[in-house]
Amino acid sequence: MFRRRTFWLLVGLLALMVLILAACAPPGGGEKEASGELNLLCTPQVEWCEGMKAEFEKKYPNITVNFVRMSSGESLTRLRNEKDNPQFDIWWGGPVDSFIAAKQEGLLEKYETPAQDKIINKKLMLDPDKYWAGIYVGSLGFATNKNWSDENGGWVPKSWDDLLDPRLKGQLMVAHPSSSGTSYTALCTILQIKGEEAGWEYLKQYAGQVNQFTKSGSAPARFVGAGEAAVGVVFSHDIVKQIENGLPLILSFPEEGTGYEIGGMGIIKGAKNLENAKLWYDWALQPETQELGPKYGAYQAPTVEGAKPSKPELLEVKLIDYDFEWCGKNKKAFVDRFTNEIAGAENLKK
Ligand code: S7P
Repeated sequence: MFRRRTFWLLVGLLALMVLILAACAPPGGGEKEASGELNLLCTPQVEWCEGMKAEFEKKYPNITVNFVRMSSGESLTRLRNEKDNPQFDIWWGGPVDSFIAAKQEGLLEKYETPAQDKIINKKLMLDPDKYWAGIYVGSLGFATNKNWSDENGGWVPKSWDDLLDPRLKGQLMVAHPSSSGTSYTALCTILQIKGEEAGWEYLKQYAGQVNQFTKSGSAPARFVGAGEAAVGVVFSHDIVKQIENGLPLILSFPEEGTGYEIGGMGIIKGAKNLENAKLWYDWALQPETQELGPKYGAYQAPTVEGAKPSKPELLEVKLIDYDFEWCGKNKKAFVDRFTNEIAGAENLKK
């Protein structure tokens, strides 16, 4: 009798312990149970996309991430074309202007999650209707080839108007805003600094300085570093990355103010692997995840509490009060106007 009672007492204690342990387990358990695939549309630089795939698969060993790297404008076009049969589950990276445009066109899925509570500036970095969230912040800068600058008395551009300097005729390299989010950020920055009328006038002259438009936003930093042009307009973190790779580049900022991006993320409407997309989304908003950037050469500032910026100086410059909503809602109209009236998007340099 006594033995039986002791036995059941022990069983009860054991069950209680199991319950307590389960309740105390850190969130995000169940990593091993999650399985299947995740089709990721990845807009940042390919090294970062590859790194994030590997990190996510380490955490979720039974999920395979298939990613395609595409610039922002190309991504938006692809999502539009696949609207009735989406091939991607989540879109990660690239300025939020494109996510605002995608939301407007019904291409994104709403997702509300406690992970969004960690976002430091929800007014700026989280869609009020929860169709996208900000995952990083970065400022636009100018990349000047050091040898060219030395030959020109150490001159580097320090204002948007400097980009119209006769010395830069055929020496400016930028991406085309139809394919590149970086370049669209520059276009919308100019329209905000100068006002629409003067801004479009400026853009005509700016395009007249361009040696060749590239497809990807970060590519001008590489080409300018290789001496193919004197100056490029690129996100400052991408310039820093190329300086660290040993390219002879000088980073400068326009003194009247520069534009900046909030890099976004959103689940694709009709995602076939919705649960896995939610896992990626939650994971991407963890401070540990956002601190992985520098490991893969990505120096954008994080958007969540508890994650330290690797290069805070890149945001300690004069930033304009960039209107993401206005730039996002007008993206198609502005890109079409630029393409039709100023510079076509044929033969972009890869
Ligand atoms: O990862 C660097 C980065 O500059 O890539 C994104 C960029 O917009 C993608 O390239 P495109 O300009 O070609 O669209 C930025 O969001 C990000 O900071």
